[in-house]
Amino acid sequence: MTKKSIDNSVTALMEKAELQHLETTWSRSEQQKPRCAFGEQGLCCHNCYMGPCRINPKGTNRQKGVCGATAEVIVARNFARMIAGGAAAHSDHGREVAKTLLFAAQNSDAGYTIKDISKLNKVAKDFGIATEGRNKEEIALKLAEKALAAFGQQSGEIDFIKRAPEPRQALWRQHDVVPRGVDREIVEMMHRTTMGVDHDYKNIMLHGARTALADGWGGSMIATELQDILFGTPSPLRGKVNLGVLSETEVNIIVHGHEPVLSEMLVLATQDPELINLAKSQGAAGINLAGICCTANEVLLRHGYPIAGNILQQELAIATGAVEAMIVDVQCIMPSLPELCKCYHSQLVTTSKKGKIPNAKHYDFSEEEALQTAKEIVRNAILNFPNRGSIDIPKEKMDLIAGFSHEAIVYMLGGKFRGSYTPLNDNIINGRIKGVVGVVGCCNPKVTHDQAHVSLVEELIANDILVVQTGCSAIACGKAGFLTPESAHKYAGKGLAEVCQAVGMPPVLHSGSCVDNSRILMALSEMVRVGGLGKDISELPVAGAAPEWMSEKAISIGQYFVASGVFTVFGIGLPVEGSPVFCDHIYREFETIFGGKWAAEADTGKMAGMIINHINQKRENLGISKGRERVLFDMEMRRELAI
Ligand code: SF4
Ligand code: MSK
Repeated sequence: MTKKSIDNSVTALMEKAELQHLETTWSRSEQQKPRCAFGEQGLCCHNCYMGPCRINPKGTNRQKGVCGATAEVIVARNFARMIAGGAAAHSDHGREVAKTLLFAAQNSDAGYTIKDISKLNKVAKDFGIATEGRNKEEIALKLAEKALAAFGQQSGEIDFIKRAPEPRQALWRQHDVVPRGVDREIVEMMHRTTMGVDHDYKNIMLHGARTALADGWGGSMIATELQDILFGTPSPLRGKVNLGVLSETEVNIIVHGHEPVLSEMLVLATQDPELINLAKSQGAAGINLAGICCTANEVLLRHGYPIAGNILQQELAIATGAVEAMIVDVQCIMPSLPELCKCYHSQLVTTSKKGKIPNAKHYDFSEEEALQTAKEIVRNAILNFPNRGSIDIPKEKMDLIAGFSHEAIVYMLGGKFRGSYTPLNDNIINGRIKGVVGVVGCCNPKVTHDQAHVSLVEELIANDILVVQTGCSAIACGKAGFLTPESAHKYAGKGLAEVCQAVGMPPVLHSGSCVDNSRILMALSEMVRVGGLGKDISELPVAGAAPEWMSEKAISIGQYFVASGVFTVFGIGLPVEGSPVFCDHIYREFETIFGGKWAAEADTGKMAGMIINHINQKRENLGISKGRERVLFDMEMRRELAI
């Protein structure tokens, strides 16, 4: 039987859940077998009620839907709609942050402050906003208004596109894929893929690129940059990760989801002396705030608060019996949580009008009453502490360093006075570092939890490839111990280890949450700008990977990486395999259009091989190819992986 997870804390709590006949994501995943092969291959269409239609990939019958749609059209429409779904999620997140910046600018005494003034000025400049003679609130007001306008813009180009290298912008203009406005491209994607509109799979995917770019260089980048302005740009700090961060003696409050707008207020609320005293009066030693998924990444990166786990650990956190309240906002929150909470004393609290769950306690979160609401939620969690029954907190927890924003990498590599990407480029040119790979994305119960993330990253760093991470992948590798400077000596190849030891950084850099994949785009643009590695992102020895993906958001990220010129490999499989014609388009032909292409590979060793070969090819093209042999990982070495 395939192992469910390489994380012992997960295995132990899963066994507990099984003994108590509790459902988990793994038990439900088993119940879904066998899965619909049409759906898995992208061959099922239910875009109108003449269907649903399914294409038979092997036989001669059922080769078209009732309307005449072929396999490639159906696969393209489904894939494009996943891009639109992912782009919508990231971008709606960005919109909320822009609204919060607007509120903060207009209400300087209401709890939200503008923390990073230097970034405020820099981003304002990118948006063409004059900063001279204006105070920070005035600049923030103009910036928030312009950022909000970017969502509804109907023509022209979104501003952050100008951050890409010139040849990349020219390529996008040549193919007419520069996003005009964020919402506009998402809506148009939905329109084009409704019954009876765009029946040219290549044309659908060109707009798929425009929609995804509206996410990466639009909604997500707005979210990242405006969050940094409001809450501070992350810089390296120490933290801890895994379910062992839950406290036996304190009130455990877990934040879960994506938007830091509420969690930042919860951070303040849990530091309130009155609430700390209340916790003590209830028999607790204090308040322990921890996170799951990307909200966890946000509070870790800016405050050093611990991470309890990634997406597949959300139910298990409740199963410890030690969580007084789990406070959720949007995205990646399982609707199974209230059922599980019923078996323990844990409160599930929803906070977004957009994301309610029956049987959870709902608070309507608004900027106006943010701190008040946060305090009330924390108060209720504290009062729930005496209801705690027996607890099972796993012992697993790991130290890590996180907070490698694009700016922090500049500082780390070059110091305060000569900070730049020049040392990174120099080390890539001299071969100490072979290349840079963004390993990102979710976990998926279809495969052994965390294993693909950990084994891929281990092999990449052993081959002198610097890894930049976000999302649940960063959490997986944090648990495995890769996010500490000491891991350079233990796991990295000689060249990468030398660089890491010289500057005191880990070989795996945690850059943030899912929207922070936009930081990777900025880093790649900066590598091009600094020089020596070609004129466009597509010439860099870099790649992207999402080894255990599951979300539509991952598909949007993959598409904007590819459309930005990056070779991007997904694990598990992609729902496109039902159309060899479509596969050829995105796995091969895309490279001739964008200089980047998709690949799917379930075997992590092969995935690492594809990435290393790609990086070697790019190095050869750049004339910097002298290097050493690939370090090969055999099955024995892979089996040793455990958390
Ligand atoms: Fe079938 Fe075409 Fe309707 Fe899709 S759009 S369900 S393929 S008839
Ligand atoms: S939380 S989108 S499971 S990375 Fe951003 Fe993790 Fe994927 Fe959600």
